[in-house]
Amino acid sequence: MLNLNHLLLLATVATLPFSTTAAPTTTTTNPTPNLTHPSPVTTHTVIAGRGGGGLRFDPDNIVAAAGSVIEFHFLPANHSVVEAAFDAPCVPKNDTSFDSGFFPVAASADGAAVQSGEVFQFVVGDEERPVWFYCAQGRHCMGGMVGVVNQGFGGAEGGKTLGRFRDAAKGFVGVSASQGAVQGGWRGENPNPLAGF
Ligand SMILES: *[C@@H]1O[C@H](CO)[C@@H](O)[C@H](O)[C@H]1NC(C)=O
Ligand SMILES: *[C@@H]1O[C@H](CO)[C@@H](O)[C@H](O)[C@H]1NC(C)=O
Ligand SMILES: *[C@@H]1O[C@H](CO)[C@@H](O)[C@H](O)[C@H]1NC(C)=O
Ligand SMILES: [Cu+2]
Repeated sequence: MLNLNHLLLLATVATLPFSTTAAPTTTTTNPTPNLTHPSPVTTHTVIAGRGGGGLRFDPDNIVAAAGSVIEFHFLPANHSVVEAAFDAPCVPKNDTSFDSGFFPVAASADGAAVQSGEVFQFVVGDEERPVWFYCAQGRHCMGGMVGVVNQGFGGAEGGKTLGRFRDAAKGFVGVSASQGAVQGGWRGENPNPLAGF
């Protein structure tokens, strides 16, 4: 997942003159400066079912470097996340695009926040290519439960914004669809239970 941008970044960081805001140390046996720049590759947490009357992804407009992990946590009652094409919201993008499957979660009796014991993750590929997604439950997509990673900022993708995608989803006529299988990512036990809460 190391692309040209990362190689350039690493090269830039590696050639920066040594500087630090830490207290000066008296001795050092390390002639090369350590990498102090935080890696842009990180895990972004998205909570499905938080905000908008439970019909939102929070956050729903994510900017992420290539190689980053987008990790979905699921609140009650029964959401999913499925990749779509910008021009065709509420249905799977193609045969291989990602689908998390559904995550039924019972609400707690006392109103305390609960989430699924499992998460779904996918890895961001090309930063220049937006990833559009929706929840395939009932009419959630048509209710605006959609989101994007790296929405179009310019070039051929310019103008392809989350606002336009959501408007198209709300106007979608038909049945919101799923792939029928978990694919295009990883689903498993929640490795970061407190992330995003
Ligand atoms: C800095 O780099 C040196 C040499 O690789 C390594 O021994 C040291 O543990 C590093 N320090 C930190 C804080 O990572
Ligand atoms: C299907 O979608 C995936 C994910 O966006 C993409 O990587 C792949 O190239 C697409 N396949 C085709 C045949 O368009
Ligand atoms: C979750 O939603 C899916 C799709 O509507 C449905 O097939 C499944 O039975 C639901 N699960 C529960 C436990 O309600
Ligand atoms: Cu939903």
